[in-house]
Amino acid sequence: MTVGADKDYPSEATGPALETVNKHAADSDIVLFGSWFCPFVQRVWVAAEYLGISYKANEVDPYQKPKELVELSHKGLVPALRLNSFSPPRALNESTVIMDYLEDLASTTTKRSLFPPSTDAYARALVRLQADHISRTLVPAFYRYLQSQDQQAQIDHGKEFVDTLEHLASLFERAEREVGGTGMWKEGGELGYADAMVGPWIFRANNVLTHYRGFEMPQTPKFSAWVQRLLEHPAFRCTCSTDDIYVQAYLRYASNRPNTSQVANAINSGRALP
Ligand SMILES: N[C@@H](CCC(=O)N[C@@H](CS)C(=O)NCC(=O)O)C(=O)O
Repeated sequence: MTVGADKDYPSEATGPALETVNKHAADSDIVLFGSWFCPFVQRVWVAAEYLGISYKANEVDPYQKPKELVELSHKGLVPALRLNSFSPPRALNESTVIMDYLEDLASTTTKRSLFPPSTDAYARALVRLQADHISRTLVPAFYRYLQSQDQQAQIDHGKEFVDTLEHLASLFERAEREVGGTGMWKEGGELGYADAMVGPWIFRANNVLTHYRGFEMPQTPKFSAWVQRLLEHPAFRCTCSTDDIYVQAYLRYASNRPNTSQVANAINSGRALP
């Protein structure tokens, strides 16, 4: 059976995200194959918006495995890029690789960056430590919590997810102490690489986890202020649909419906995420 084949969510973005899609309807050297509900897509989208990269937004449903997507990403996962400046066009996939590609492109075009300057190798390494924690620990913990069904598992995985948020906060604190701060943790800071990487799951913790698991974000004033700054940043906000459709789309995860997605299957079988 094809994963996620039983579609029960809207086909397109709503609210600010739909406006952004409509602004990026014209052909471009970079075509972003994405799905409004996907957090891996959203982190790339936020990076493209912040870095000022031109792109065409192309909404696809990765569960239907359209041929044009599978040509770009052999597992048929979004996000994927088609790079029309090459002849024939080339492809890139994997959200973190695409974020790095956009960052490199920006360094010679728009001159914007999500990283501390290259003269500060240590500060950049601290950002990569934050990103490593997000990918390997925080993101899997989010899905384990959302997919867990019995009450004790929900309590245990809820605690595990909070621990990962607290550890991220401690990495941000360390960067503030040692290099004067990275990203938006410090008041007055600009959007950073780790903010873009984790933002989509912070946003879904606020709407989806709150709805299905009664989740509450850590309440320390610094953490709450960071969450607010991040979710309100224009480059983040313009990639968000309205809360209702996330709640609808994530019912499949919250009820741990069989074959929801490759990510959900990996969580259920204890494998690394695809
Ligand atoms: N490691 C990939 C994960 C991407 C991913 O799992 N995307 C999901 C949507 S959120 C997808 O395309 N799922 C289709 C499927 O499960 O077959 C990345 O970071 O880009």
